[in-house]
Amino acid sequence: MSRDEHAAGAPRDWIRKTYIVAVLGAGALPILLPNESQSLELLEYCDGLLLTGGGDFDPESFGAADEGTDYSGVSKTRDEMELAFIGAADRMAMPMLGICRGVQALAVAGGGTLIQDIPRVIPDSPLLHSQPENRQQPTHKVLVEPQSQVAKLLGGSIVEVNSFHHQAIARIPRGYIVTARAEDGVIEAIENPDKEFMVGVQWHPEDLVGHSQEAQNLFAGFVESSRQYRERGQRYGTACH
Ligand SMILES: [Mn+2]
Repeated sequence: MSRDEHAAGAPRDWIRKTYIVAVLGAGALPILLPNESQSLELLEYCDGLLLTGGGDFDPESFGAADEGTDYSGVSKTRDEMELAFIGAADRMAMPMLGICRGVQALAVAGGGTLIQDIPRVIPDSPLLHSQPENRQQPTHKVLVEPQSQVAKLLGGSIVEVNSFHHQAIARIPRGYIVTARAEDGVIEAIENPDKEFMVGVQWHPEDLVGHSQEAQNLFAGFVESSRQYRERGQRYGTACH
C-alpha cells in the first residue's frame, strides 16, 4: 500500500480504488496489507500478491547512490515491507503481479536496479513516461515479446498503455526476462519464466479496465493463477499491497 509519512500531519497507508475494482471485477476479493511487519501473517489468507504503484524507491534499497533526482513519496518502511512480502510470497510459490512501482519492487527484490530518472538517462526520448493526460488515456505503445507469458496474458504483442513513471528498471533482476519495452527502449514488463506467475508491468492496467481488453485480461490471468494456487492446496483471497 502507498504510505504517506506526513500526509497533512497524519501518516496513512492507502490504495487507489481502481485496484480494488479491477481485482473484484476479475472475481477475487482484495485484502489490503498495511505496511506493518505483522501483515506478513495475512499472506496465509491470500492466494496472490498484487504489488501496487506508488512513490519512488530509496536508492539505498537497491544499493545505489542518490543521484539527486526529485524523489517523491519515498518511504523506507514501505520499501522494506514490500521486499519482505515478495520474499515470503516467493517462498510460498504464490502468484505475484507488480504494477508500476510494483514491477520495480520485484526488480529490486531480485537484485535489479532502477533508472532514477528517465529524462536524465534518455533525454532525447520522444515519449513522456510521466504523461499529463488522465489515467484512463493510453499514450504510448509497448512492444511485447510474442512468445512470452505477458503476451499470452494480454492477448496481444503491441499494446497501448498509460504511463505514470519517471523511473524504470535498469539492471534486470536475477531469473527474469524482459518481455515488453516502450519504443525508446524503456523496460515496460518483466516475467520470471521459472515461476508460475511472477510478472510485472510498468504501466497502470487497473486504470484501463473497462477501456482496454488487454488490461482486463491481465487481471483475469492473475486471478486465475491465484485460483489455481488455492486449488493446489493453499488458502483464500488476493492480497492488494
Ligand atoms: Mn511508460
